[in-house]
Amino acid sequence: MKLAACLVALAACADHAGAYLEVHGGSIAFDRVEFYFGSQTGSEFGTPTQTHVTGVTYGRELSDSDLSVAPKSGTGSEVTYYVPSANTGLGEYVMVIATLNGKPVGIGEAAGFEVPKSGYSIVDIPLDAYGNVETWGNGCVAWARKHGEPPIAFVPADDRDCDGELAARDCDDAAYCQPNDPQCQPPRELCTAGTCAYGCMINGDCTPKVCVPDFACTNPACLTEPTLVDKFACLAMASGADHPQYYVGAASGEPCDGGKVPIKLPDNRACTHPYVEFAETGGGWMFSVADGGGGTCVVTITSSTSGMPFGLDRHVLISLDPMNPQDPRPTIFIGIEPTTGGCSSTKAPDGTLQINDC
Ligand SMILES: [Ca+2]
Repeated sequence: MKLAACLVALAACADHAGAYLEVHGGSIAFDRVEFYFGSQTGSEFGTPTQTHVTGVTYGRELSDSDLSVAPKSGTGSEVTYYVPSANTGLGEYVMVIATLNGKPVGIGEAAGFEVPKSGYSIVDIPLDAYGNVETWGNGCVAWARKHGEPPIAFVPADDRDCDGELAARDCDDAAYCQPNDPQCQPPRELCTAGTCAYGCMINGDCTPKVCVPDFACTNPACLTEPTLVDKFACLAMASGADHPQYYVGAASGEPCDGGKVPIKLPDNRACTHPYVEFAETGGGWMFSVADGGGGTCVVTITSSTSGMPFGLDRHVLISLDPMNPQDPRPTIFIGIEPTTGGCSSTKAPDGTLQINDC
């Protein structure tokens, strides 16, 4: 679905049913305006400089290059943006950021508007001088509005601080953590009381986030490894870390680039939002996972350019969305081994796959 920008006179535009968003810059001249359409997703978020901001969060409904338009004259203070009536699901809120020569100069908004199915509506969006705005991450924006309105943010619903750590895994999803910052609070812990899981130490209690096999808590060879990745890097080399073995098409003993390993889950479980928690990537071998549908996770292996051999096998820990959203994420732990029959060859797995719930 594309939005069409209407850059001609309104009288001509109004022949078409829909909403006409009129941006009024006043004394603010701009050469480009970007539109952020959203539906409300929550009331709390974090930014790189603020935690637990109470306000309104919106999920951006479209991220399309057509979401930005320029005044007809190149630079000006007025622009009209046409949203055809066929566009549904745009949300009820729009924020606009106007720029001049690539530098933001104005910001404005309109709330509670609808795109009419027949006839047309005019939505006026006056601009304020650009300020009190933070942009970070992958297109995230927070705006501490004036006029007594609560602050707003465009952040993903499942990552409200837009730090790349999904809410299901984030110890505090309204407190931004620099990606890969091990100092970020609260600390990640191995929870061992009654269940074996990686989680977050919150108010002295270990809150499980990612369930792991029991041997992660008991295998004496790896007891002192602190992080989940350290732990599984150790367990992958240790005896007693039982797992089923899967096979990937290979040539000359090395997995073929893009080789896929389908993993059918037991117990009618679905592979929803799978995430690679750990993989043995030494030498540049990369592992990704996707939901293949029908209760199957599909691991894709990208070959190394370093020339380091894949070796006998490599181990992967994958977490899935839990059946109950309040629960920690279950995991599967598997080994992957190259076959001997060429890139398209397949071989049934050895061993029984277990889902580690907790
Ligand atoms: Ca997060």
